[in-house]
Amino acid sequence: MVLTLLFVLLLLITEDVHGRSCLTNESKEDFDKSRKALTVVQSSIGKVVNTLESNHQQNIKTLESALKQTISIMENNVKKKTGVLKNNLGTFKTTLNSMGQKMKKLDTDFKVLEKVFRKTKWIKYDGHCYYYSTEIEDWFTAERKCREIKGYLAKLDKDEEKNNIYSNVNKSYDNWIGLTDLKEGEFRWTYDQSKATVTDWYPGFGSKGTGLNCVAANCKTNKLKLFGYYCSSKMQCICESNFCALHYLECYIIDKENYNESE
Ligand SMILES: [Ca+2]
Repeated sequence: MVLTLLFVLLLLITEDVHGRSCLTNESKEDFDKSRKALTVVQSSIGKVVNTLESNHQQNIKTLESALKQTISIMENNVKKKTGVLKNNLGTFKTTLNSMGQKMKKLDTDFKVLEKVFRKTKWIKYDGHCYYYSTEIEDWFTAERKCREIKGYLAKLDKDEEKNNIYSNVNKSYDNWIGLTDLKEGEFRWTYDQSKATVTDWYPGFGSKGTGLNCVAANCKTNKLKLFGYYCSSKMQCICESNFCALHYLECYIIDKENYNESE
């Protein structure tokens, strides 16, 4: 009984083994068709994947290119704007430097002007202004310089005027005044060419020949005295002006009449 069963089992196994290992022609054809179809599908999938990959790379390249262009445009814009800003800054700096230099020059000019104004100190008396120059000049230069500052070499009209000059002048020096006798013996005031009658000559001076034609004031004694001298000789001078208002604008005036010193 056991032997019979074993035999039947062996038969079944053998048949099964044979049945599995041997394909029929029909099945083989089906199998081949399936495999071909699968190969076609695989190939198609491969192509699709390749196409997708290719499109993807193309898109990435397009994007990269667009991005590079955008960055390049932005960089150029930034460069241009930076350039414009640098130029503007340069112009601004140049303008500032130029302004600074002009301010410095103005400052220097004002200081020089102030010095000139302070140097040109007029002293007011009886409606006239007097400037006592400390520069040493020949008579003609002194006369020109008085005119340049809108005055004239002093014309001594009255004793009070002489006394006022005497009280203000530096008595250590002689000073040219506006009196000459270019025509020998005929003394005239330069200011209005009127004839002068001089009574207070320094002892020993007066009409003393053709060489001593210009007149100066000497204050070394107790009174202002006049003396004729060589016009080319250099000394200080006294300028007079009828228009004090002019000098208020351009220099400062000591108004001794009102004891008011304006600077
Ligand atoms: Ca006068």
